[in-house]
Amino acid sequence: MPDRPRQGGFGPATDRSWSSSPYRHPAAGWGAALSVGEVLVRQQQPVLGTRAMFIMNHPNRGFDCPGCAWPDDKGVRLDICENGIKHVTWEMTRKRVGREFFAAHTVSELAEWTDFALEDQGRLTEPMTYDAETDRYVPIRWHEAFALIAAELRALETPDQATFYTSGRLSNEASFLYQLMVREYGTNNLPDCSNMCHEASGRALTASIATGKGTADLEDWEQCDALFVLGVNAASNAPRMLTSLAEAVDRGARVVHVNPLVEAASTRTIVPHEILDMARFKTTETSTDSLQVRPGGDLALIRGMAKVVFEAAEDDPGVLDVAFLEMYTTGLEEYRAIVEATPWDELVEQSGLAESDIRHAAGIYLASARTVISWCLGVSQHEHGVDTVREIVNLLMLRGNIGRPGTGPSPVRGHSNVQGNRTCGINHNPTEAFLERLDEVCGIRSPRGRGLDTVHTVAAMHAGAVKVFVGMGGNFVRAAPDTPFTAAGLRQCNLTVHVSTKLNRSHLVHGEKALILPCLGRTEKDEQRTGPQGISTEDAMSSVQLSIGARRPASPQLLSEPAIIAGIARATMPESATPWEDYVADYDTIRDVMAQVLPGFDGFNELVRQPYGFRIPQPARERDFRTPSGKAEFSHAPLPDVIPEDADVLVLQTMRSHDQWNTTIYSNDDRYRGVRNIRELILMNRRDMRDRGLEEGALVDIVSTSKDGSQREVRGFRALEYDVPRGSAAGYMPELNVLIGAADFSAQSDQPLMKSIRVRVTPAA
Ligand SMILES: Nc1nc2c(c(=O)[nH]1)N[C@H]1C(S)=C(S)[C@@H](COP(=O)(O)OP(=O)(O)OC[C@H]3O[C@@H](n4cnc5c(=O)[nH]c(N)nc54)[C@H](O)[C@@H]3O)O[C@H]1N2
Ligand SMILES: Nc1nc2c(c(=O)[nH]1)N[C@H]1C(S)=C(S)[C@@H](COP(=O)(O)OP(=O)(O)OC[C@H]3O[C@@H](n4cnc5c(=O)[nH]c(N)nc54)[C@H](O)[C@@H]3O)O[C@H]1N2
Ligand SMILES: [Mo]
Repeated sequence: MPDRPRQGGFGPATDRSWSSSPYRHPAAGWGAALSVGEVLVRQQQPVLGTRAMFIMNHPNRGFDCPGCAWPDDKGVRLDICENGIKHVTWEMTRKRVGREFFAAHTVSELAEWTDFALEDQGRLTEPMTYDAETDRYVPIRWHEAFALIAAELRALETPDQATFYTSGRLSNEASFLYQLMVREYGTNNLPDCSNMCHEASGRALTASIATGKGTADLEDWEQCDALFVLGVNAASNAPRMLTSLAEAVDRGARVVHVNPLVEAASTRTIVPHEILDMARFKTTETSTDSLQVRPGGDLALIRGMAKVVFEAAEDDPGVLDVAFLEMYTTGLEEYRAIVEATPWDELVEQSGLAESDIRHAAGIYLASARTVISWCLGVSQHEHGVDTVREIVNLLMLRGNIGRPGTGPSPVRGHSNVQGNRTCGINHNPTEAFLERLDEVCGIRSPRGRGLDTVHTVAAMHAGAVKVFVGMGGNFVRAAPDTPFTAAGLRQCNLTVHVSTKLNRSHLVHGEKALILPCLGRTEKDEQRTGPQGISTEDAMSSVQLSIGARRPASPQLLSEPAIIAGIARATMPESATPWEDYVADYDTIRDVMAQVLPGFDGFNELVRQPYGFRIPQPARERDFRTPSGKAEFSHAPLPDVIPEDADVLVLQTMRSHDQWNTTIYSNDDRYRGVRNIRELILMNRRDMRDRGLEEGALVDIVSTSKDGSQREVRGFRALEYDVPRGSAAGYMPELNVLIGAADFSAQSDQPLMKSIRVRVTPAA
C-alpha cells in the first residue's frame, strides 16, 4: 500500500500550496453553499442534486439521508445540511466504474492510486472477482459469485472461521436478514463500525440504566435549560445539530461545549436550513460557554462538577433529587464517598481546567432544572470511555435528569443507521433473550457465546483463525487501526467479499480469492417481484422511519443488500427453511418477522408508515431500569491518570476534516479549522512547537509508542500551530491510523484508542 507522504494524504493529489489561518466566519452559511456547489459540479450533478434534496428526510415520501444519524427536525420543512448534500451527491454521481476500467488496470497498479482517485471513478456496476493470473478484477455472474462464497464458507472447519462486518449504513431490514443468515450459518462473528465509535457508550448506558441508547429526544433538546456537548465536532459531523444549538441559545438555555479544540459549533452559525438567514447573513450563537478540556479529561471534569453538587447539597439538600435517588437508584453513597475523596488538585490536573472553570460549569448545572448531556467520539474513543459515560450518567442522576422531559444522556451517533444495526441484531455479543426470541420465531438454532468484534477480527485473521471476511459496506482496511497489520490479516484470508457502492482501498487489499459485489444505494429505486420496496432506518434518538429511493439504479445489474444477503444464504444453506426468496420479494414479510423478534416493533409495518415513523419504546425513558438490581446504578470508577509520564510525549487524537466522510475524502480542505490543501499535518500547541524547535509548517516525523511497547511512525507531516491544550495534538483519520497499534484498544470497551495515541514529534530526519 502506498503510504508515502503526500501533502494531500489520501485526498486528491495536489501540488497547490497549503495554508492555515484561523476561521473567522459562522458555521454553515455561504461557505457551505459554495462548497456544496463545488461537489455538485465535480459529481456532474448540478440540477438533479438539488431536486433530490427536496425529498430527502421528507416525512412520508422521501429517503433518509445516508449521512449522519441526527434525527429529522419536525419543525423544519427542508432539514438538510451541507455535508448531507455532499453525501447524497457522492452516491448519485454520474460516473461509473465498469468492466472496461478493471480490464485496463491491474490491482497492483490501482494500489498506487490515492483513495480519493479510487472512489472518484464512480459507482460500481457489476459483480467482479479477482483473477490472480492477470492481477485484475474480472466480471462474474451473480449466481457464480454466490456459489463461490458458499463453497468457501462450507469448506471451513467451523463457521467461526468466517467473519461478517457491517458498516452503519445497512438498513434495518438488511441488518436483520444479515444477522439471521450469519447465525443460521453458525457464528456470532458480527463486527461492526460501532465497535469503533459508540461501543463504550452502549456498554456504559447498559450497565447504568439498562439501555444501549440515549434516552433524550429532540423534544428534550428543545426543552432543556442546560445542554452540555462533549467531544463532538457538530458543525462538520452533525451539521443539523447546529439548528438545535442555535434554538437553545435563542431561548436562553446554556449551551456548554467541552472540547480540547474550540470547534466551529462552539461559536455561531447561520442556521443550515434558514435560506433567508443566509441571504441576510444573519448569524445565531450556538454556544454560551466553552471549556478546553485536556484529552481524556472529561471524567475529571464531570467528577469535579459532581463534587460541587455534593458540596451544595450540604447547605441545601434540595439540589439533589432525593426522591428520584431513593426510589430509582443504587450506589449513591459509594459514589459520594469516591467524589468527596478526590482532591481538587487531581481534578484540576486531570481535566486540564482550573477549579473555577469546573465550578462555573457546575454552577450552570445546578441552575438548570432540566439538563441534557451529549457526547461523541471525543469521549468514547478513550481507554476509559465506559467509565466516562457512566460518570456522565452519575452526574445526571444526582438531579434526576433522566426519564423526565428536557433531560437525559444523548450520545451523538455516527453512520445514518448504526444504531438500527444493533437494534436489529448486529451484535457480536448478543443477549440470551434476543437469541431465544430469534430461534423461536425463525426456527433456527443460533450459536451461543461471544463472537469477534472489530479488533478481535483483525487479530484472528492474523492468527489464521479467520479465513473468510465479508464486509457489508464500509472500508475495513482504512477504518480499522494499525493499517499494515489489518492489511496483512485481510491478505491472509482465503476469501474477502465486499458489498459496496464505490471502489475503495479494501477491494485492493484482498484475500486469495476476492469479490466486489455492487449494491443499490439508498437514493435508488429498489424494485422486487412484488413491486418497489422501502427500507427503514433508526436515528440517534430511536426514531424509526421508512426510506424509499426513487432514482434509477446506477446500473441494471445492481442488487439490493437484502437480495445479496439472501443470495449468499441460499447458496450456502440450500437446505435452509428460511423463506429467503419471499423475504426479498416483499420487505413487508421481513418486517412482519422483525415485529415478532424485536421488542417494541409490534405492528412494525403500520408504525413505520406513519409520517416520521415511530419511536422505539425504551423502559429507561420511563424510569423503568432493568439492570440486575432493578435500579439505575451509580458507577464507582477510579479517576484515571490521562497524562503521559514523559513530558516529551504528546497525546494525539485522530479526527475527521470538514470535507470527508470517514474514509471518503472530498477535498484536502478543512474549512472551519482554516486549513487548506493539506491533510498530512499535525496540529500542535505553539509552546510544544517551540520546545521542539519547530517553525509553522515545519516537516516532522511522528513516532507512536503502543501499549505493547512497539513503535510506529509517519514521516514528513507538517506541524501547524493550533489552539490545542499543551501536551496534546490532533491530525486526521485515516491517514494516521498507521500510528495506532493493534494492541491499542480500551480494556473497557475494546474500542481502538483513536483519540489518545502517545507520540513523539521531531523535526523530519
Ligand atoms: N460530514 C461527516 N459527518 C459525519 C462523519 C464524517 O466523517 N463526515 N462521520 C460520522 C461518524 S461514523 C461518526 S462516529 C461521527 C463522529 O463525529 P465526531 O465525534 O465529531 O468525530 P471526530 O471528527 O472524530 O471529532 C471528535 C471531536 O472530539 C474532540 N475530542 C477529541 N478528544 C477529546 C476529549 O478527550 N474530550 C473531549 N471533550 N473532546 C475530545 C475533537 O476535538 C473533535 O471535536 O460523525 C458522523 N458524521
Ligand atoms: N483513526 C481513526 N479511525 C477511525 C475513526 C477515528 O475517529 N479515528 N472512526 C471510526 C468510526 S467512528 C467509524 S464509524 C469507522 C468507519 O468505517 P466504515 O463504515 O468501514 O467506513 P466508511 O468510510 O464509512 O465506508 C465507506 C464505503 O462504504 C461503501 N458504501 C457507501 N454507501 C454504501 C451503501 O449504501 N451500501 C453499501 N453496502 N456500501 C456502501 C462505499 O463503497 C464506501 O467506499 O472508522 C473508524 N476509524
Ligand atoms: Mo462512527
